[in-house]
Parts: sequence; structure tokens; C-alpha cells
Amino acid sequence: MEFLKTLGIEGINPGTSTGRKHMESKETISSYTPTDGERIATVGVTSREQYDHVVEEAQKAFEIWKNTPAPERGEIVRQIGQKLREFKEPLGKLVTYEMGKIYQEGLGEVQEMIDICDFAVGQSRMMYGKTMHSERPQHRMYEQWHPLGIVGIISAFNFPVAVWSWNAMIAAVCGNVMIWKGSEKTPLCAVAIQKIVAKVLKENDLPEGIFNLVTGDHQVGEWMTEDERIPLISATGSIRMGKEVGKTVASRLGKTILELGGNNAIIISENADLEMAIRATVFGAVGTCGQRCTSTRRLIIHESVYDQVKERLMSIYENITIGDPLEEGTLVGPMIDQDAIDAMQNALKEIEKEGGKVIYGGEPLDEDGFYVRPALAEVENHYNIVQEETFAPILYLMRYKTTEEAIEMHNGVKQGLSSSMFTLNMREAERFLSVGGSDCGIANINIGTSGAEIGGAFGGEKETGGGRESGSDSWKAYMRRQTNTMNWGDSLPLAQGIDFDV
Ligand code: UN1
Repeated sequence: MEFLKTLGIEGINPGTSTGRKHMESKETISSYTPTDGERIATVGVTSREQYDHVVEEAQKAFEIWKNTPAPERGEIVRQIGQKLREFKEPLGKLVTYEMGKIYQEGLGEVQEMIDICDFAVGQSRMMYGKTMHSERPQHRMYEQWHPLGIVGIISAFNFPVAVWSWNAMIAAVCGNVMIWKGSEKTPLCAVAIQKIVAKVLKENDLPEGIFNLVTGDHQVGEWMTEDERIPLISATGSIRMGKEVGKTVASRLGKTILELGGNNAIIISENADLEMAIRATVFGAVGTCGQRCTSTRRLIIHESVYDQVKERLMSIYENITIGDPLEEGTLVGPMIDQDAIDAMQNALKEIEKEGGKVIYGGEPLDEDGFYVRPALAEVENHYNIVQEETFAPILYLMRYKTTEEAIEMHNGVKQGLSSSMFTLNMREAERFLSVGGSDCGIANINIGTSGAEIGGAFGGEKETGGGRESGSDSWKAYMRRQTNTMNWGDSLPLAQGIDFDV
């Protein structure tokens, strides 16, 4: 595995960025490749002592970083983007090997990091505040944005590097320092990225404490969420995890950005370009083996095209290449681990129990690694299992008669991340995007639910958590807003015309 060497991955790897020799990790976690279940390497788990050391190093680094002009911070991010370009292929391979998504998607994930670096470089010169007209004479009012301090980033296995970069690159140009806890299922991706970032910092005589790494299970996550030294926690993962994180951080009045589960649907109208709709559906449902938070889980199909769509999907699913994700031509790689397969099998049973029908696939493949055949099932929207996000390639087929009914079904779940409608009818499309349409953070016409560009704000409503990351003005969540009023006159008029003579 040449790419492991290129990225500096060894048999045993430190999982803590600024861990000193005398603080070596006692515990380690192993990283396994889902492609054949073999162990790749081990990574040291961050101890409490190491954790505190990291926080202290981050605090020290903040003093330097916050006083570095924002465009200069952008220059460091530009250099990180440059290094990611250099290492795009080995990084893409590592993402594929450790997480299981196909190589095209592994490369796409690294590209997503490069894109957000470019975006953040521009943003570093555009953190604008407003000026207001004061109600008092000879007064000037304006607002400015300051960094928060340490930003804690907790990311998930399915996007082991890109989601960190959405947060870290934007937060960095804002002047924050980062502590990243990657997923314990993909620790090597985090180690590889940390090495790249540390190199750029070193080349620029900046402390590694600007970008920090910690490794471990939920214990390390709890230290972060409970830690008053970390004003903002940005967490990606399950709704169950997000509720815990939200509660803990709120109890100390900290800030959160939560990017949790989705239960994303595509509505295929009778006015759709069916070929386009079907291609988008397949990518959304089986891409990343159904393990994106934006994966297409529900397909709401107009009754007049239902049979046609169903048959077409069945025949595409029959011909989909499942196998080694590093191999060219593979469209579906493995799931992350046995637990994921078990959860999928359980969901398939639940579907039948509730009266639904699995009409295609679902079974694990009889080979090494965690391979499954993506499944199609006919269900009704109100089934308990349909209301949940099962992180697996199961696509639920449902039929509708009127647009109103389709939108009601569409919104009839607790999650609200991504959504889409396929139609060539302008009125129907606008209705889907209007206030009475999709209730999701992302709503598309004639493209699928997954594969968002970094330029937009990414996130969702309801149980998806309400956070926004990546593009648009998401940077504001990583800063504190300060309203300033400057009196340049020689008297002291009070606001609201209050008379207070002393
Ligand atoms: C995720 O699954 O957590 O829109 C993120 C997409 C990707 C990001 C997904 N750009 O599918």
C-alpha cells in the first residue's frame, strides 16, 4: 500500500497532535479496512492528560493566530489547499481504503477540501460587518466580528476529512484554533490530514496548536463538549449523539453547530425527465453505500409513472457493480462495519413486519469485507422504520396522486436535511421551493439530494439540528459579533431620548 507510506502512516501512529514523548498513549485503537476486514494500523487514544495539554497548546496558539491578519490566515489556508492538491491521489485512496467509498468519491472528498480552502481564502478578505446610523448626533455605530477561540470539531466516519475541512478552514480564517476529534472508525484519515497541516504550519513558523487532533471514542467527545474552554462545538453524526452534545454544550451556554441525520426524499412527478430522475436517485441511494447524511432514502413517485420507475430501478440495481472500492468500475463499495450490516438487516426485517415489501436486494455478500446488495422496498411513509434514518443503502418507494400529498409525505418525517423534486413543470417546481414546499435546509430541482457544492450553506432543520457549515455566510457561526458605538462629540446624549441630569 504505497499511499500509506506517502502519507506517513506507520504501524503505530500518534493520535494526539501535540502529545509529548512522556505522555505517550497507553491505549490504542485499530483501524480496519472495510474492503476485506484486515487491520491497517493502530492509533494512540488521547488520554485526559494529553487532552488537557492539547487544549493548553491551542489556547497559546490562539494568542498568536487571532493577532495574525485575516488575509495572512487565508494565505496559510491557501498553502494547505496546495498541499491537498499535491496529495490528492494518496489521500483519496486512504479515504477509500479506510472508509470504503469508491475511489471516485474518495477523490471527490479530497476535492471538496480543496474547494473549501479556496473558498476560505476568499472569505479571509470578506468578513464584513455593517455600519448603522446612530439615533444620536456625532455617534457612529458599526459591528465587527471577532474569533471565538477554540472550535471543537467532532466528525463522522462517512466523510472522514471533508466535513472537518468545511469547519476548520472557515473557522481558521476567522481566527479560531481547532481541536478535531475524527471518527474512531477512520482515525488514519485524520492522522494523515494532521501531518499535512502540521507541515504547512511548520514551514510558516506557526505553532501546531492552531490545528489540533485528538483521538478516541465518546469519552474524548465528552471532554470536549463539557469543556468551558471550547466555546463552540461543531458536531456531525447521529441524532442521538447530537441530542447529547446539544444538551451538554447548552448546559454551559456554549454554542453548537449540529449536522445530524437526514431522511431525504426525491419526489418524481409525472412531469419529470425520468431518465435524469432515475440516475440521480441511484447515485443518491447507493452512492457511499447509502452512508451519506444526504443519501436518498425515500422516493415519492407519482402513481402514473410508479411502475415504470420501479422497473427501471430494479434493472439498474441488478447490474450494479459491487466490490473493491479501489477497483475502477465499482459503483458500490462496502459498508463501514458489521454493525452497519446488522442495522440494515434489522431494518429490512422491520419493513416486512410493518407490512412493507423488500422487492430487491438487501443481503450481505458472501465474501470478506462488509458488502451488501443495495435494497429497494415498497413501504408507506408512516412506518416507524421509514421515519428513521437507517444509514444503509435501502431505498423506500412510495406513490402519490397530488402534489399536495407528495409535499405532505415529503415533510412528514422528523428530519429536514436535503430534498429534491424532479419536474419540468415550472409551477410545481416553484411550489416545492416555496414556503409551503420542502421544509429542508437543502431543496433542489432536477438534481438529487446528495452531492452538494461547498459554496452553499450546508445543514438542515428539525432533528437535523439547524446548523449551517461550509459556504454562504456560515462563517458567522464561528465568530462573535460585537456592536460598537463610538461617540465623537462633546456631549453625552442618551439613547431613547432619556433625560438623566446629574
Ligand atoms: C455528510 O454526509 O455528512 O452533499 C456530508 C453531500 C456531500 C456532503 C455530505 N457534499 O452529499
